[in-house]
Amino acid sequence: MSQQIPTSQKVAIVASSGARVQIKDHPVKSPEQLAPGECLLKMHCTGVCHTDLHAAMGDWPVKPMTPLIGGHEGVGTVVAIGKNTERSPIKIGDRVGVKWIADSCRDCEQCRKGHEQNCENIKISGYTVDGTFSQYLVSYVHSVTPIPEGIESEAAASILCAGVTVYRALKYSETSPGDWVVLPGAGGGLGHLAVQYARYMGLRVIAIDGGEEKRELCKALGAEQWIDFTQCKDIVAEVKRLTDGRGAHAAVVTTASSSGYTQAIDYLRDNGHLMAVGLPAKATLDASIFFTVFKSITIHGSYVGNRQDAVEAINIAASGAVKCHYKMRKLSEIDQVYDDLAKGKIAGRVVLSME
Ligand code: 8ID
Ligand code: ZN
Repeated sequence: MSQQIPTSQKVAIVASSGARVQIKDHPVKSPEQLAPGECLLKMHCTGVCHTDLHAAMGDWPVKPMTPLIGGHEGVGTVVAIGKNTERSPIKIGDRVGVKWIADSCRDCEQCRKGHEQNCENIKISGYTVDGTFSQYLVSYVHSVTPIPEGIESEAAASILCAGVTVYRALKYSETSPGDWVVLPGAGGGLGHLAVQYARYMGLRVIAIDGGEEKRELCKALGAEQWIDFTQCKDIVAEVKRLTDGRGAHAAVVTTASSSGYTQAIDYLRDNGHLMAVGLPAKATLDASIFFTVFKSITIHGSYVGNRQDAVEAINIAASGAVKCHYKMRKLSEIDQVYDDLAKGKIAGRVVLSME
C-alpha cells in the first residue's frame, strides 16, 4: 500500500491572513509517521464553505494558524492507519468524510456531555490543523464520518459541514411539523440544504436571499415562500403577512449579515427560536431585550454538530431526501471560487476535484 502513496502532493495554501490562496507542493506524511489514532486519507473532493473564506482572510476574533491549508468538508479513502491504533471504527479502503471538528478528546466535560464542537482540546480542520484542500490528509479514526453507499463523494462532501450544521440547528429549533421556519441565506451553501432538511422535518419554509437564480433554486427545493432581500422594503412585515400576522416559529440565520439577525427577533412569534448560524466577523446582535423577554424568544448559538449529528445528516442525504446542489471546479481554481463566494455569486455550493 505504502508504495502507492507519494511523498509530495498539491495543496491550496494561504501564507498569511489576507494573502491570496496559492497551489503549492507539500509533503505527504508517510504511514510510518502516523501517530496512533491517525489515518491518512487520499482525498476525492472537497466543498468550499464561506468559513474557508473567513479563515483565509483571518477576519474572525479567533485566528487560524498560518500558513493555512483550509477546507473542512471533504471525502476521501483511508489509505493508512497509524501503528498501535486501538479499536479503530474504520479500516483501510473505507470511504470517510472530514468535517470541521477534525478531532475531539472525548474526555473533557464538553465532550462527555456530547458537545464535541466545544471540546477543550479540539482540532479544527482547515483552521488549527491542515484541512481538505489537499490531495492527502492526516485525519483521526475516531472522528471521521463513514460515508454510506448510495451517495457520490461529490454529493456527500458538503453535507459534512453545511449539511451537519443546518441539520443540527433545525433539530434543536423546537419546531413541529407544519411550523413555519424562515431561512435568511437560503440560496447559499448552508441555506439550500436547510430548505431541504426543513422540508424533510415537515416544516413550511420561507426562504430569504437575493436574485433570480437563488429564488429558482429555493423554490425547486421546496420553499413555499420567497423573499428577495435586495427588493423587499420591509422583511419583518412580509414574514408576518405570510404567516397570518403571527410570525414564524423559528429562523435559522445563515447569512453573515447582522440585519438578518435583528429582523428575526421582530418576525418570530411568541416562544420562537432564533438559531444563530452565520458568522459575521464583527457584528453584535442588536435585539430588543424587552421583546426577547416579552415574547419568550430563545436565541440559540448553533455551532456545526457532533459525530452523531454528522451520521444522521449524511444518512438522510444518502436516502435521497436531501441533495447538495453543486458545481464542480478544480482545486487549482480555488482563488476564483473565493472571489465568487465573496460576491455572493454561488447558488448552492462549489465542490472541488483534487486536481
Ligand atoms: O457552525 C456554524 N455556525 C457554521 C458552519 C458553517 C458555516 C457557520 N457557518 C457560517 C459561515 O462562516 C458564513 O458566515 O455560515 C455563513 C454562511 O455560510 P455559507 O452558506 O457557506 O455562505 P454562502 O454560500 O455565501 O451563503 C450565504 C448566503 O447569504 C445570502 C447570500 O446571497 C448567500 O446566498 N445573504 C447575504 I450575504 N445577506 C443576506 C440577507 N441580508 C443574505 N440572505 C438574506 N438576507
Ligand atoms: Zn463550513
